Amino acid sequence: MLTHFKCRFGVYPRSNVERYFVPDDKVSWDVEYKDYTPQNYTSPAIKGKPWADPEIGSPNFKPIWNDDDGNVDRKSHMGVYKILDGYPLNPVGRTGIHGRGTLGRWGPNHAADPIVTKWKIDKNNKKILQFIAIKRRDTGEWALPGGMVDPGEKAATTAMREFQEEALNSLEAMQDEKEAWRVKLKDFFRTGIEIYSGYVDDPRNTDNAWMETVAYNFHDDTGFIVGQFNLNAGDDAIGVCWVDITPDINLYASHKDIVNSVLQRHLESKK
Ligand code: RP5
Ligand code: MG
Ligand code: MG
Repeated sequence: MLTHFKCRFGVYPRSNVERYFVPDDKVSWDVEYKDYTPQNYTSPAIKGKPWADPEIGSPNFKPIWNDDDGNVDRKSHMGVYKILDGYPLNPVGRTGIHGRGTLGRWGPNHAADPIVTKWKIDKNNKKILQFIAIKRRDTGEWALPGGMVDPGEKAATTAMREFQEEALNSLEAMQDEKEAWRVKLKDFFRTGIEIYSGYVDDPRNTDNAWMETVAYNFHDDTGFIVGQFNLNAGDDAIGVCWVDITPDINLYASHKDIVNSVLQRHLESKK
C-alpha cells in the first residue's frame, strides 16, 4: 500500500500550522479516526492568483472532479478520488491538514519532472549513473528540476520547459542563445521515456490537494550532448549540478524513488 511521510508531520511549509498527528495505521481514509480534527489552512498568498482555484463553495466555482475541466486536468493518475462534503480527498490518505495549503488546485496538482542522465566513469573504471539536480529555493533540498503543468500543456513539454528554466536559466537567456539550445536540445528531448506517473509525497500536500507528476528520463549514453550544457540555476532553483544516483540519496519529496527507478532500468539494460 502506498503511503506518505513527507506530508504528514510537523509544521506546514511557510506557515505556523502544525499538522494533526496521523499514526501509520490511521493514514487510510477507510480506517476510522474519531479524534481527527486537523486545522484548515489555505495560504493567503494563493488567494486570487490566476493559477489558483477559488474557494470551494464560491458562487462561480463549479469544478468538474475526476475529469477534464475546461483546460484544467482534474483527473488523477491514481484512479478516481473521492469527494467528501464537496472536497476532494487525498488518494493516499490523511495528511493532518485540511484545506489546500500553498497548492493552487483543489485535488490533483499536476507537475512534470525531467531526469537527465549520463554515465560517469570513476577511478576504478566503474560506471555510475548521474542526473542533473537542482537545489530548491523554498526548502534548500536537492530535487528534480520539475514544475507545474500549465493549463492545456502536455506534461512532456512541461518537463523540457522546466529543465531549461531551472537548470539552464532560460528565462534570463538571450534570444540567440535560446535558439541555439532549441536546435541542440530538440532531438535529445525526443528521446524521453516515461518512467513514472502518479502521486508525489510532497511536503505541500494536504487532505484536499496533492502533487502528482509524470517523470521522463532523457538519457545520453555517450554524455556528449549533455556534457555541452552550461548548467546555470534559474527561476525557483538556487543551485544545479550533476549528482551520482545512489540508493541512499536524499532528495526533495519522493524524488529519490523516481531517480532510483531510473537507475534500476539502466542497470537492468546493461545486463
Ligand atoms: C514536486 O514539486 C514535483 O515532483 C515537481 O518536481 C515539483 C513541482 O513544483 P514546483 O517546483 O513548481 O514548486 O512535487
Ligand atoms: Mg519551475
Ligand atoms: Mg520547480
